[in-house]
Amino acid sequence: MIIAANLKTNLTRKATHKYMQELDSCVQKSSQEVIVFPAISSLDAYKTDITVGAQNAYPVEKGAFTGEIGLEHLTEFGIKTILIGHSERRHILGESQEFIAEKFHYFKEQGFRIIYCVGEPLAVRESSKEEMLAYLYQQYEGIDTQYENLIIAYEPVWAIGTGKIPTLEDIADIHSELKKKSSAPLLYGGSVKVNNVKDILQVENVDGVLVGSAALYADHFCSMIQAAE
Ligand code: G2H
Repeated sequence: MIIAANLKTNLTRKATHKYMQELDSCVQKSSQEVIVFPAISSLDAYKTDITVGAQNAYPVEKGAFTGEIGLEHLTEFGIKTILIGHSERRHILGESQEFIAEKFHYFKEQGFRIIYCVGEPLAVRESSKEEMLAYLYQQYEGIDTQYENLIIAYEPVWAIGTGKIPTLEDIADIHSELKKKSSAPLLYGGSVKVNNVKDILQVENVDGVLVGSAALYADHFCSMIQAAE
C-alpha cells in the first residue's frame, strides 16, 4: 500500500522536522510505502524510510517565474516525487488541463514519480455516471497513462476536507472504471480519517490513500499507516 500525506500549507519547517522525526520510528516498523508532501519551506525534512515529495513546481529548471520553484530547487533537496493536478491547484490556483499536462510531461522527462490527481465536483457527481466518467476522463487528457512512474489519486472534490466520503461501493465502482484508463497504482483521497482508512484500504482496486487534514498529526498519520498492515 502507498500511504501518502499532503500537508498543504500547514506545518512550518520547524514543525515539519518534528513531525518527520515522530513519523520515522513508526514508518521503520511498517512495510507500507510512505510519502509526505510538506510545504515548500520543508523540502529538506528528509528521512531514509519516508519519501518526501513536492506539492508543486513550475515545469522549468529555473527562470523568471515569480513565486514558483523549479527543477533546480527540487534537485538540491533530492526530490524526485511530485503531486500534479490536485483539485486545489485546478480550482483555486486555476491550473488548466493543458498546463497540468505540460507539467506532467516536463517531470516525466526528468524521471519523476508523479502522483496525479483526478476528481469531480459535487454537481458532476450528482449528474449521470456517464457524465461523471466523461469529466474524470477529461482530466487524463494529455497525460501518459502508461508512464511507469505514475500513481493516480482519485479525490472527489466534494469529499476534500469536508468529512464526507463516497460509499465503499462507489469507491470500488469508480476505481474499477479508472483502472480501465490506467493500470497505475490508484489511491483514494478525500476525508480519509483514522476511523475509515482500514475500510477504504480493503476496497478492491484501492492501492493506498492520500491524506490531508487527518495526517497533520504524526500520531494520527502513524495510526493510519498501521491500519494498512
Ligand atoms: C484531499 C486530501 C489530501 P483531506 O485534498 O489530498 O485532503 O484528507 O483533508 O480531504
